[in-house]
Amino acid sequence: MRIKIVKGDITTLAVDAIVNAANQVMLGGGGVDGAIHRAAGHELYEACLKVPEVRPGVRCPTGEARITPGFKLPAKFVIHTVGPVYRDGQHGEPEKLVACYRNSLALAAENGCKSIAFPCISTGIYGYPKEDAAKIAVREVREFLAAKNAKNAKDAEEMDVIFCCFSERDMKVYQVIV
Ligand code: AR6
Repeated sequence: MRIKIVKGDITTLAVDAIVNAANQVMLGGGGVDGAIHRAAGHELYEACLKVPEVRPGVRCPTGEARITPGFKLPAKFVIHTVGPVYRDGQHGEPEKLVACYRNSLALAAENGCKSIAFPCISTGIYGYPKEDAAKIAVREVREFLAAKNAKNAKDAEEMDVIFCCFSERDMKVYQVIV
């Protein structure tokens, strides 16, 4: 597995899976979620509608992940995950963000993905401090790699993980950590 940091729009990346920082309803929104839905087209909305609700209005609880095709995107799949809304860091936010990365990586592996791109989950509208979130992201990806390596070295070597940063500032945060 190789970790790369790129600056740009995640909807343009030709990878096996891009991760969407979605909300629990999973029917689109602002930020990266809106961009992904616009670029993927209406079929993505239809596919999300078909994801069963676990309770009224909740298709994907915070920390979990769901997969759909990418439709008009260059990416084969969209992995929708829901990051925590940041309050003060004392309300389970780190654990939920950890779960987003673990569950997204596991779903990518289950679906045979050899490349996956993450946006900076929770650090926009949901207000998670950027440095803290990036540390979790990098640590979880590395741990996933170590666990995969222990099981099947060849498989692990074939996977690329991209941190897709929308701004120069986000990219600098990751460059310091990786
Ligand atoms: N490509 C890559 N990154 C992007 C793009 C893009 N096209 N657009 C924005 N970002 P946010 P959240 C970055 O707010 O904080 C939505 O309404 C952005 O600069 O998209 O998890 C959902 O429906 C930031 O670094 O997601 C939820 O309700 C990062 O993506 C809520 O927002 C995440 O910012 C989720 O909030």
